[in-house]
Parts: sequence; structure tokens; C-alpha cells
Amino acid sequence: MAVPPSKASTSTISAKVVLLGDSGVGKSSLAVRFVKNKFYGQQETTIGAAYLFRTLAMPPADPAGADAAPRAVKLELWDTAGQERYRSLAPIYYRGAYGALVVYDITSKESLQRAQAWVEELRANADPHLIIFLVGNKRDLAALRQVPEADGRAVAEEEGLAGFYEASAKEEATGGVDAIFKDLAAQLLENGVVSAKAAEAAARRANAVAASRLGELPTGQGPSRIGSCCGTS
Ligand SMILES: Nc1nc2c(ncn2[C@@H]2O[C@H](COP(=O)(O)OP(=O)(O)OP(=O)(O)O)[C@@H](O)[C@H]2O)c(=O)[nH]1
Ligand SMILES: [Mg+2]
Repeated sequence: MAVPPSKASTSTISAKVVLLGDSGVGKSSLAVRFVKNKFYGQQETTIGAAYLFRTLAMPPADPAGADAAPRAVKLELWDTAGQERYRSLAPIYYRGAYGALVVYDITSKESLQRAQAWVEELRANADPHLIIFLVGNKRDLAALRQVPEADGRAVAEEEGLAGFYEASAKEEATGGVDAIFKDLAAQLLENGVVSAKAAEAAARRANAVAASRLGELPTGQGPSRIGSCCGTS
């Protein structure tokens, strides 16, 4: 079937995005909600890291002008394991990343402190242009809330982050997960992270390194169940 000319020239930018945060805060659940629109009440803890991707169609920068070509951003998510024993693997996943979601659980004050420590580690070691969002997950558990929204927002402002959201991976309609990733994709485009070609090449290199390290996990442990699946485009 012929493709209409306006759709034929879509340029796709690939961007590596890392999810960091304490074990159990819901990193995998957010990634799975975004990529598969599913939620598992018994989501298994991640071993090493998992890779998922989804391509978002983005509105043209200037629909009326010369830059009216359709654009797309392929978000390549590296969902890291929050358990302490995998901490030393984290740099493999945040190096070469263009975006980072640092996640905490609104029912755990400690998880916000850990999230702040992750932000500081990223500031010290990751690419200075990395776009970092802070995300307070499990907003549906209002009765168990320990972290007021204002406290999360204050940390994001103090650290000069590019975005702050509360979300629920559990609530399909109101969880707000898509909006987070769409904002991240828009900021990646806006900041002109890089030209499409350079971004693609960098993402390929970074992913190859990260993927090769999945094979170097402690004996008997491979990538988690979602590690080898879950792409949509
Ligand atoms: N009520 C509620 N539960 C959630 C939400 N997100 C995740 N969970 C649950 O919290 C638990 C941990 O979620 P995961 O997504 O595995 O957390 P994680 O951050 O990936 O944890 P690690 O892989 O160990 O680092 C699971 O039982 C999820 O079902 C949410 O938004 N609301
Ligand atoms: Mg996980």
C-alpha cells in the first residue's frame, strides 16, 4: 500500500532513558504501563536490568512551516534493578543516557531520600545534558502517603530537575504515566539532544554495552522476565 508523502519522511530519534530508584518503588511497573499498558500486582523484582522500548509519534515542530515533517522518538528504556546488590551496575545503564526517571514511592520517605541520592550521583557522573525527571509513584495509595506532593516537588526544584510528576502505574486512566514519557520525549526533541543520526548511533553503542553486561550478572541470574520483550512502535 502506498504511504502518503507526508508520512513517508518521518524522522525517528532514538534516545536511551534510564529508570533508577529503590527496589519496590515501581520502576518496572511504570515502564510496563507505558510500553504495554498493563499492570501486574505481583510484578517481579528486576534482576540486573530490563530493556523495553516504545516509539512515540510527536507533533511537528512547526506544522505550518518548513519543519512540518512528522517526527517520532523511540524511547529505549533501561529499567534498572533497585536492589542494593545491583547498585554497582547502574553506571552501565545511565552512561550514554539522554533521559532519566528517578522514581520514589509516595508511601516511603526513605525512597525519596534515596531518589535524591540517585540524582546527586547522576549529576556527578552522568552526561551533563541528561534530562532528569523525579517521579513519585503509587499516587493511588493516598491513605498510606508519607511524602506530601510539595516535598517531592521541592526536591525536584532544589536539584534543578527538568520535570516532577506524581503518578500511578496501577491506575490506567488517571495514573498519568504516558504524560510523563511524552513530556520527556518532547524535552529531548526541544533540547535538540542531537541530530537524529548521532542520537541513533549513540543509543546503539550504549545499548550494545548495556546488553553485553546483562550476560555478566552473578551466576544463575539473567535478565528479568521482561528483559527480552516488550517493544512497541
Ligand atoms: N498500588 C500500587 N502498587 C504499585 C504501583 N506501582 C508498582 N506497584 C507494586 O509495587 C511492587 C513493586 O513494583 P516494581 O515495579 O516491581 O518495583 P521496582 O521499582 O521495579 O522494583 P525492583 O525491580 O526491585 O527495583 C509490585 O508489587 C507492584 O505491583 C502503583 O502505582 N500503585
Ligand atoms: Mg523492577
